[in-house]
Amino acid sequence: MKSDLKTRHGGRILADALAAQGVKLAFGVPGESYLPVLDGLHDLQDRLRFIVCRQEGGASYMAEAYGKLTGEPGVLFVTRGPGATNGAIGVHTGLQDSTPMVVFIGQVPNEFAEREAFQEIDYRRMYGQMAKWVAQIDRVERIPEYVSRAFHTALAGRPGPVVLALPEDTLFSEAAVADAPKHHTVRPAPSASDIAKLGQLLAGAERPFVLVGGGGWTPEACRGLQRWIEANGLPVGTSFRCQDLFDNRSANYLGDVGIGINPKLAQRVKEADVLLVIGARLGEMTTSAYTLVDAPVPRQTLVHVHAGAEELGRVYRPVLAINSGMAQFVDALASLSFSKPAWRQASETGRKEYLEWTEPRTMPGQVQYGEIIRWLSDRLPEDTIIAGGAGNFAGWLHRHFRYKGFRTQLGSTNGSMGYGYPAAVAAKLAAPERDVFALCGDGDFLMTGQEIATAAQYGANFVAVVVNNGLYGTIRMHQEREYPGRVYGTDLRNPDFAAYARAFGGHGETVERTADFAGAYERSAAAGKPALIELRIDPDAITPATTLSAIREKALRSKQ
Ligand SMILES: Cc1ncc(C[n+]2csc(CCOP(=O)(O)OP(=O)(O)O)c2C)c(N)n1
Ligand SMILES: [Mg+2]
Repeated sequence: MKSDLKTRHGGRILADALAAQGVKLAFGVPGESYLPVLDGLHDLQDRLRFIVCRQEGGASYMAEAYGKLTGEPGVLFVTRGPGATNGAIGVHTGLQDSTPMVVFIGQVPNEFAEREAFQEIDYRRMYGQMAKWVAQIDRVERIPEYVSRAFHTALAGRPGPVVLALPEDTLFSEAAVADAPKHHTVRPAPSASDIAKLGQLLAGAERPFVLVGGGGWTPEACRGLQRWIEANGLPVGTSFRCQDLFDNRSANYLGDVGIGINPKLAQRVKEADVLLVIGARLGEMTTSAYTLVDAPVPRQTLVHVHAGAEELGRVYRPVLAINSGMAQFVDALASLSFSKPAWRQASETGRKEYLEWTEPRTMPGQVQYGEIIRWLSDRLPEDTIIAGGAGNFAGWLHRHFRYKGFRTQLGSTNGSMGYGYPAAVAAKLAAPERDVFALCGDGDFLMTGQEIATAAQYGANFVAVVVNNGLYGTIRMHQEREYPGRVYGTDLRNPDFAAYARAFGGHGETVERTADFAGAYERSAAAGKPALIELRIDPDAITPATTLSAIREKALRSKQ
């Protein structure tokens, strides 16, 4: 009955709505456009912490990483125009990673709408292509309804970001309305005939390959899949940035089907007769630019399992399309069992190829970066969350690190630089009991490195490594290949990164030789502050397998 309800301002109704949806952490940069929300959150701070960040780019990455890590929507608050534009990067990341997010943006009061008032943007148009749903809450009494729909939409089918704009008058107005209950996600399950058909296709398969990826996984589903794969001897790989969905130590794990793929693994995917894709979208990175799997009709017999019905047949025409949640599909798999010596043989050979491929090679200079990644892979506790950004430095991580369990990896499928550091901050705040490690490039880190202030402010103590080659190395590599010797716009003059960390109240180290890394890491892990290790590598060592000079010479020869 309405009369029993307390009158609240829009900001408080929104804060209560978030608490009712189970939100525990929200990230953002404040703006005068949403002061009532801060006022509402003020009363809830024991249950729902608002983490104030230094730039909306970092804040949006934090919200995305929170969503990726927990499976619950990451919540972001940004102010009008400038906040909304700065914050777009994490929304794009959430879209391409199928990460549930709910983004709130301040908006001009309705009475000024469409005049291009101060900082006014039409978010429906701006975020139209980047979000699953963009709406504006024009009436204060409808806040609980919009928030409830936002959480359901962010999580439904293929998860993703939702954007809600908050006109100032909606937030300052008052109403007596009830909160909506916590969201509930319904996941489809495969039908008996789907599973029977899958059984028939696999029974006839000589060279099957299973590719695991995408969002919507749970720890139980990952473990269940691993048991089924191992019991049946199937070879398996993971899609780009999804290595943590399958224990890399398993005898059936053959590597990641992403950038810098093992050519032997690529061949195996190409030559598979049945390709069982569970959860992955089969994007450009996973298909080696659509060469491993032809679009729209693959040579392989494609079985595509996805939680979003609209993803099935979007690019590829599967022989069997199964609309299912991951846990539901894995449960149903348990009814299928096979005894195929050829599959086991393929897994054994593929595993040997994986082990050979992931052995670190000697690189120029005093730092053997591959050995350091291998050391970290052995040293860090199994459930450590590894957050990485984008750049060639990440190639060593993908090649030499063994991910051991679900949600030990936070990376950006859209290859957006600056992701690793803020993602690690969010991870440490969301899971303080777990170790967190961030791997950044020198270019990558300085895109969002000021969030070390946020880490220091909230006691998010973890170790970050900045791999310094003085280059936007990835671009230099492509530049030398396309226009050898014509270097331009890819050199970087860097600060003293260890001093930078100390300036924020953190711990700083500089490592220039392999042997010094372990000591620097142990001191950093014990520092009780956000710690940063600058790892100076030889700029010629551009990938785990080749050098810049070799790329340049090859390109020059081919142009002669
Ligand atoms: C936000 C963003 N801007 C630009 C790019 C294009 N880009 C991809 S990798 C890269 C260079 C990365 O440099 P660094 O972090 O130093 O890593 P390195 O390649 O040197 O190891 C650039 C500029 C991008 N992916 N994301
Ligand atoms: Mg670099």
